[in-house]
Amino acid sequence: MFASLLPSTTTVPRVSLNPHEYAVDKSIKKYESERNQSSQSDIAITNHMKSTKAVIGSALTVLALTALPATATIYSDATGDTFAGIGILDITSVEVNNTATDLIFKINLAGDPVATDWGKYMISFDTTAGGDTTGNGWGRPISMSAGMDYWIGSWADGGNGESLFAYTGSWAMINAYGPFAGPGATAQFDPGFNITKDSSSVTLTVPWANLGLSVGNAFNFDVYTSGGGGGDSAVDSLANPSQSISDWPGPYNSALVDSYTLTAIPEPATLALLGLGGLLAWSRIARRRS
Ligand SMILES: [Ca+2]
Ligand SMILES: [Ca+2]
Repeated sequence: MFASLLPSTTTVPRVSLNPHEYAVDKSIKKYESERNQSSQSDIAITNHMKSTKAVIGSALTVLALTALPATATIYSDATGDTFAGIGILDITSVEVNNTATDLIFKINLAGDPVATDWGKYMISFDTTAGGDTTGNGWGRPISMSAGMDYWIGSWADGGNGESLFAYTGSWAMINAYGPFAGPGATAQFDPGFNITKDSSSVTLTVPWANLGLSVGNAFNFDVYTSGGGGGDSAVDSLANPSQSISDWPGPYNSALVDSYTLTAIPEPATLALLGLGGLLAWSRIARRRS
């Protein structure tokens, strides 16, 4: 008649118990009741922990996924499609990506722009109706017959530099980066606008607001390489897998273009707040459930 001798499901028959037996019977029932409550409470705690862990786990997974930059869109170009046969002017591909504020163009080259740095790297943009159908911001013999609205010209020598021009009936420089004095009073040296390079690529970054773009906007573009002469044309064109020009002066018109759509990515600060808010809300719900 002692608890340690009883299986957990044993019920004690109510038959003529003397006062001593009655007390023992009561103790056994109390013990069983407490043990039952305790094990239910253990299950509830375990379930709560499991559910909280699952919620935190999935919230962190969502955070990790959304914190990553969008996957770059890779635009391939032929290798060896230039008259010049110069590696630093031969585009092999361009990886385009955007953050919450910037557009990034990683121009992959057949040559090493660190070892040989005189190449010029340029991007034409057709973002909206209208634009320049015959020229560009640098006055190079390069055009975009659909109408060029913005132009980035950059150089990988002299400490690297980049300039952004907008067309509104005429070309004006609206942003610049690098160790040079801009040709116009409107030049704005913005840390979000820059050029970097490594042994096989040149990367140009531009705040997309500079291009009048919003999330969801699509635009057409082409990427070119050229030499240091003011009359040098598009030695290579990303959108054209065939040879673009047969000699330095060209000219070249971008009849072929590529297209990119700006994707939504939360700002890191907003993301952190959203993530924290979400976790707190879930934690409160989980507590209420338990
Ligand atoms: Ca090429
Ligand atoms: Ca090409």
